[in-house]
Amino acid sequence: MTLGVGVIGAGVMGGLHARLLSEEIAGARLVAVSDPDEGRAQAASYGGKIFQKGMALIHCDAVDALILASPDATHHELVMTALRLGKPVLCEKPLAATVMQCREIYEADSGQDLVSVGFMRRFDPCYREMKEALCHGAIGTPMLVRCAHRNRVAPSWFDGSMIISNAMVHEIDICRWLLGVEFTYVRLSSVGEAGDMILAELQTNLGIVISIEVFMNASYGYHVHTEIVGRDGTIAMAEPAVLRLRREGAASAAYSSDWIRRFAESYRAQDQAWVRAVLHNRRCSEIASARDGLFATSYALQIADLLTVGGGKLEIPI
Ligand code: ISE
Repeated sequence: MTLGVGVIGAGVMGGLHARLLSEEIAGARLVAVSDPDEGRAQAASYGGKIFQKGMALIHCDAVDALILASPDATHHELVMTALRLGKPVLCEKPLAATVMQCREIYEADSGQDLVSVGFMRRFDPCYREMKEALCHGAIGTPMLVRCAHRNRVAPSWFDGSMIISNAMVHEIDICRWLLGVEFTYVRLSSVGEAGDMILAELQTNLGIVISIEVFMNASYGYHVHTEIVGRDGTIAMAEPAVLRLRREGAASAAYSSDWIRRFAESYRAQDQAWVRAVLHNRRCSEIASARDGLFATSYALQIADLLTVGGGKLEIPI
């Protein structure tokens, strides 16, 4: 059997998932794409049906399961509808725009396990090796994590708090996944006047301290770097260069220009794992769940609220 998948939203992320489903993912067929912009939907459809509205796509009989890549504010209603129809859904982050909406999805999904959230870094080979090394005790007890998250240039649709809810949220999720921590306190500094760099120092329930830098206009390239310092050693990502140039007596390495290139393998592996799990009637435990989506949104929105006062206590959502 192949899984008929519909993609809602044909922007950058929806376009990527649509291409993966039609060209690279085994066991799946892209059967439909929806977008209010017909041209965009057409370009991402690869011969599948086209809908203007996500709601119509969800109800289409050929759609067994969904990937949701529409604007954040639409997620709640679409995921709740998919749940009512019993259709599995892989939702791009955030799970929903507010904590209340995330909680409602989490509660509706308990027992059904139909909802997954696309925190794709969990499938990055480098993060997976890190997690494995930690599990084998390679560096002893982890004490400190340093995360740097730099974009070449902030997307045009970025507004103030999105630096936390849209970018820092990845560090929040990956640290929970790597270390099993929950966050209890944050100290925040906004660096420079443009509001495009934020430093966060987070305390956790396991005593591990996590320092996160997010810089939205780093200009030299897209660069994500994580280092974990343990009692007996450290693990750090090697430079994720995609091209090495030797020229005029010097060597240089090129950075990816954006996250689509840097995490290309993660998106492919995530979508493949999701399709495989849905075909076997189960949820893939490696993919973020509705609960993870609730936790990530809750921490991100709490941190964003604390920005003007420089930090404060964080509530663990459940
Ligand atoms: C973007 O929305 C993403 O999800 C990327 O993974 C992240 O690195 C980037 O900072 C966000 O703007």
